[in-house]
This record gives sequence, C-alpha cells and structure tokens, in this order.
Amino acid sequence: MPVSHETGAKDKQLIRALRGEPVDRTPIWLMRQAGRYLPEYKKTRAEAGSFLELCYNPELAEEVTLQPIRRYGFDAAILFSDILVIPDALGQAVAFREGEGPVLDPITRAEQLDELDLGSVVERLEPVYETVRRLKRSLPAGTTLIGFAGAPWTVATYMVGGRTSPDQAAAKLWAYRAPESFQKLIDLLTEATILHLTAQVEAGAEAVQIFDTWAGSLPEAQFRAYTLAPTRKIVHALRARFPNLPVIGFPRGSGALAIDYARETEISGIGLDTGMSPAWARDNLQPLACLQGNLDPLLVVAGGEMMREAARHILRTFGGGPFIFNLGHGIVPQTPPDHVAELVELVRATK
Ligand code: 1CP
Repeated sequence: MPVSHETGAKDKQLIRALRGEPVDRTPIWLMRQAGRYLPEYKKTRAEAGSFLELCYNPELAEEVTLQPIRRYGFDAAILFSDILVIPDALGQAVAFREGEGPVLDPITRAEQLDELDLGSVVERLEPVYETVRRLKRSLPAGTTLIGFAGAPWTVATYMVGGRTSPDQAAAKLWAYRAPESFQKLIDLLTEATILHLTAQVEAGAEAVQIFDTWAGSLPEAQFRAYTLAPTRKIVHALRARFPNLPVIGFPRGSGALAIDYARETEISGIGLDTGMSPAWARDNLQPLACLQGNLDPLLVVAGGEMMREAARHILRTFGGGPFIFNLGHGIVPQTPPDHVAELVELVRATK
C-alpha cells in the first residue's frame, strides 16, 4: 500500500496520526516552537541581522528550525520562515520592526494588483527551499518536516491593511465594497500558495500546514468564499501532484464552520484554536480529520498544575482518535523554556 511519496515516512508517528493510523504514543509539536522564547534563537537572530534575512539564510534558518528539536525532541520540525514571504516574493515591500511586527506598503487599489509578480515567486523563494533540503538531511529519522504557508485570506489582511490589525477592517471593507477585485487578490494568493507549497514538498517537506489566523473574523458567506474555497483549491492542487500528502488546516476562530471546512476542503488534519471545546471537537470534527491542538499558550507561560491538568484533559478527550498534541495558537515570547520541557514530558508519559 502506498504510504507516502517519501520513503521512511510511514514510521513517523505524526504522519501516522494524520493518516488516521494507530500510533505508539501521541505525537507533539508546538506552533511557533522556534522563536524568541529560546535564548539560542535570539543569538542566531542577532547574527542574521533582520528577521527576513534570517528567513532567507538557509544555514541560519536550518539552525533555528533545529533548535527546538534538539531541546525537546518534538515529533515535527516546522520550517523556519514566515507567511509574509509570499507578499515579499510578489514584490510588495515587507519589513519586520522590533516590537511592532510586520509592516507592508499597503495595497489599496485594484490597479496595484497588476504590479504583483506571480511568475517570480518560486525563484525568489529559492533560499527557503534550500533550507528545506538541508533540513531533510539533518533532521532525526523520526521527525516529520512540516512546510507551511499562510492561507490567502490571512495573507491578504496583511497586504491590504499593511500591518496586524485587530479587526482586519481594511481587507474586509475591500471585500464588501468591491468583491470582484478582492477575489482577484484571493485568486492570485491561491496560485502563489500552491506554487510555494509545491516547491516545499518537492524539496522534502513531508506534510504542510495552512495558517488561517484571521479566519474567525469573517461572516459565513465570506468565510466560505475567502477561507474555505481557496483552501479547498490548494488542497486539491497539492493532492493532484502528491496524492498522499498530509495537509493540516488551521482555520482559527472558525467555530461551528470548522465542520464544513474539514469536510469540504478534505484536509487531513485540523488545528483547533484555544476557544474550541474539546468535547465538541471530538464529537464533530474527529470523525472528519486528525485533530491538532489546543492548549492555551498562556497556560504554558503560567505552568504548574493548571497547565498539567489542562493538558491531561485534552489528552483524555482526544486520545481515542487521531490526534496531535499542540497549542491553540503560537507559543509566546515570555514562555519559560522549562515549562515547555515539562509539557513535552507529560505528553510523552501518556499513552
Ligand atoms: O523578531 C522576531 O524574531 C520575529 C518573530 C517571528 C517569528 C519567530 C515572526 C514575525 N515570524 C516568526 C516565524 C514564524 N511565523 C513561523 C516559523 C517558526 C515556528 O513556527 O517555529 C511560522 C509558522 C509563522 C507563521 C505566521 N507569521 C503566522 C501564522 C501563525 C500565527 O501565529 O498566527 C502569522 C500571522 C505571521 C505573521 C507574523 N510574523 C511575525 C509577526 C510578529 C507576525 C504578526 C503576528 C500577528 O499579526 O499577530
């Protein structure tokens, strides 16, 4: 039976969980597991210069991807990069300012879409694929390499708003006032995402995750148009090329719409955000996809019995079906590394 397009992947616990196969133990990795909570990351980041220079330096990007694997032995390494390399590669200027997050020259008019250059995305992101090739050689045998991209809607919120916004107002207003031209942006990003994820898989990524951080701000009609439909297109395009590729979706904040999302996109795994009820997800989503989540990242900051009990509750609730332990969103910079070690130990000790 064909297990994977990659030899050896059949024995990896995380891949087995994503395929709905029995596992020896619950696989674990954490969103944003590389990053500022690790002193060794801060050191490499300083060496690289800017954040984007780190993303485009294969040697240093490989190093920061490996740092949490060395410390904790997670079941997966997630490629060190960012969702905003897509707008950067399309030709929109992106900068990351200390303490401010990403800053982009916002796209506010339909005419500006013609200036975006889909044709050079793969060429410009070649250093990212080189990082994947290096990781493929350096990762321990049981560790799954996860590639990723932002979902078109989430990336569009940054391209149109120019920065993180609490309400994604700029992108939503464009979508409401001029749905035809906004659809053009979504279609362009869907194509760019397919190209970018395809190149990562060709370079050696064994699974991919699509981060839709701002999916939860959309009303149902727009959720279906800008989150669900493009994700479905991306999954189908990837599967046409790599029939067994596990794809994880993370439609953060989608609530009950996660049922249609899982069913209609045909993703293999679904990332649950912090607010999702474990019992509800078990009953409604686990029959459709492998679940991944959903410990509150702030519980890992707090640590102690609160963290341990919440982790045990998640393990008990999801343990009967396909499941990958993770957080409900990315790990935050003030997380004590020791708390992460304790969490990994607890999950490892639970069958
Ligand atoms: O100064 C620094 O070192 C920058 C901090 C940082 C890091 C470590 C940023 C800036 N990006 C990253 C890496 C990153 N980003 C990874 C790989 C590392 C890993 O997971 O171990 C991944 C998967 C992402 C994904 C990402 N970037 C998302 C989706 C996931 C999520 O957390 O919601 C989003 C929204 C971004 C945009 C982004 N990149 C960085 C910042 C500060 C932001 C804005 C976040 C926001 O708007 O809330």
